[in-house]
Amino acid sequence: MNFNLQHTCADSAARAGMISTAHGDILTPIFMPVGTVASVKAVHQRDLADDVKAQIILGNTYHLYLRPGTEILHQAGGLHRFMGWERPILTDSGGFQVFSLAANRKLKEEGAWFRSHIDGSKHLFTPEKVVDIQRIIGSDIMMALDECPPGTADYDYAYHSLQLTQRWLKRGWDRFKATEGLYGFSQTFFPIVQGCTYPELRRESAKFVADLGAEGNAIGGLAVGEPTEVMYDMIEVVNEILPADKPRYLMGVGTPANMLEAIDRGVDMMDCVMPTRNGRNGMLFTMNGILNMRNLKWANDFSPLDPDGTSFVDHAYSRAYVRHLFVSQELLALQIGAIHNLCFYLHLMDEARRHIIEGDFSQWKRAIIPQLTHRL
Ligand code: PRF
Repeated sequence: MNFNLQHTCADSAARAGMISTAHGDILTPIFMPVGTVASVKAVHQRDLADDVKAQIILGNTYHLYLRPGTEILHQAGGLHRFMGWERPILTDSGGFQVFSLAANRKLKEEGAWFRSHIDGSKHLFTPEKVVDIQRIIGSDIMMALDECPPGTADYDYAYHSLQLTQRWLKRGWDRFKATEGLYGFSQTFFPIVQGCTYPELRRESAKFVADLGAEGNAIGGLAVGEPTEVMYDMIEVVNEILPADKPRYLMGVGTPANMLEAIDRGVDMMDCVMPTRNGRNGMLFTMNGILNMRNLKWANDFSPLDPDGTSFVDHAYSRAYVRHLFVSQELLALQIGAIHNLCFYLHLMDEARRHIIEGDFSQWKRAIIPQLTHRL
């Protein structure tokens, strides 16, 4: 993997760049649609590539390991071939999912024990094992196994959790260095900064991560219940230390406004279930505000779904029709909602990139955020 930093904003830490992987290039800042179980929910791969114009998608080690399992993925020749997606893939390590989904999870020095949310079977994720699984998945970017404590964790918990995450990181990194891809292309490994809401722990973690010398670095443990301003402060603290010539990935963030504020503070990559999940629930983001598609006010509004939208669904269908689909619980509603929101998220990143390059990102961001959060 290679990162070419193309432009840095004059009055903020925002940057525009290009990541090159074996499966193609990614223009940053970038939003990565979440395809947890080898599918971006309700969105066909063709629409994901041609309409949404996704440049990279996410998969999850936890889910893919449980189902279909590494045997099938290996036989398929990796996840790209299995799901018919030729562009880059990043996989999360599973640590976060073990904590949000699995039953009976227990952290030990060796790794994370858990019971499958599907059939209750017992498993152990070690830092080495999640590298091995991600080798079999064949993701372009693999993530380290970490612990992501809640945003309310006290200092003592946060301190000991970070020490464990750092010991795990060293073990995962060593395994990554000692192994090679199975499918003839190179993969890379991102370490994850933790440290909850404590600036000194965040700094310690960012230094530890930076010293590894990985090709890119991630910021975890945010958007997990802490106040939004605290999240922004932690991003700033960490990005002062993470190397400027490597991409920075903020995990699991966020709303359109959160993403612009993160970009403003030097973040290059983000992912979140929000556009797909909220889209399936009828909550659509637009440049002029948020639409609740179940609202009666759209019942006889025959104007386009989103006149400024970049997706074909925005112009092919009226608000009245899409409202009807949501109210009738038609499957097409889920598809239209997810595609619209993903197109919007990717378009927002395009716009951010354009304004960074043109030199008026901060001004644009300040002007657009109130518009984005307005309820239509
Ligand atoms: N760690 C990992 N994945 C994550 C997170 C984390 O801290 C978050 C937190 N926002 C989302 N996804 N491995």
